[in-house]
Amino acid sequence: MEVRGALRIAVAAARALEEEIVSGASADDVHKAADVLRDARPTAVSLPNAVNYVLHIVESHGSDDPAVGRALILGEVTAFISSLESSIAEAAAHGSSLVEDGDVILTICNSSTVVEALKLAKGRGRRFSVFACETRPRWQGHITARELSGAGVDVTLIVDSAAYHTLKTKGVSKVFVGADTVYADGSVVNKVGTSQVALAARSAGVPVYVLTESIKFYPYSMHGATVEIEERDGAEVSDIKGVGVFNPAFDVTSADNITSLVTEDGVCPPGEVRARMEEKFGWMM
Ligand code: RI2
Repeated sequence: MEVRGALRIAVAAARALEEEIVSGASADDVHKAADVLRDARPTAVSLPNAVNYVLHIVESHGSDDPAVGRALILGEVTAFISSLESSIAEAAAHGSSLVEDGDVILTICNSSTVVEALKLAKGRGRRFSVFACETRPRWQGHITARELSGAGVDVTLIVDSAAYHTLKTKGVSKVFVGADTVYADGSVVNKVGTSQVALAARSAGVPVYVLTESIKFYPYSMHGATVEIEERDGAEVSDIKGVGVFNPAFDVTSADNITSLVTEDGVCPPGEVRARMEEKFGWMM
């Protein structure tokens, strides 16, 4: 939990492998490091996607001269890391263009893409306000509230269970959430509580936008695979003796409850995710 946010996790993993390669590690050692990194957290698919892409680069540069091979690999890995970093800015720019004067936006957890989009909208002079769900049990909504407030955005914290009431009574016009993993059918894995917010939003007639870089697309979901939902220590929730705790960290929001996904390539209805996935992840399949 020192590195949070699905995109930051991907960048950190790619950087770790880059350091391995710089330090002269053998292909075998790079593969071992990749296994350790992939196992660090189970749910955000940006992590294995980034690791697998670096391995794909390593494997495609077998050279008779190891120094030449390493230089080529490093050049491509560094370019890949830059493209990950610019994808957040591009997705956020597309997200920010959805913000209109008078909007009341509800969000959950701490998505760097969502925060960046809202900061950009504020910077462009848009007048809007935000409700941030606290996001029990680790309170990442407080990070969002602090970041937005620091950027001059009018932000109000709510307890997670106040989401529906807030949607119905406070004129919420849009829901913005991040993503940890995107499935081919357009459904999205994100911080636990997101699916309830989206269900509530649908019932209240409020559109739901998922801001996500395409490194979070899960290509194996085209064949029906799903990711494991991380379950965290019960002590994060309660220490009542004799009482069990179920503490899933993520949940799945059905595509039916998502209006659009917003990636570095622009706005994409859930029904178009599969085609974009095929285009982006041919190298892996
Ligand atoms: P960005 C986070 O998970 C949250 O679920 C957030 O919505 C998602 O990653 C995407 O974050 P965690 O790593 O990539 O905090 O938009 O458990 O920053």
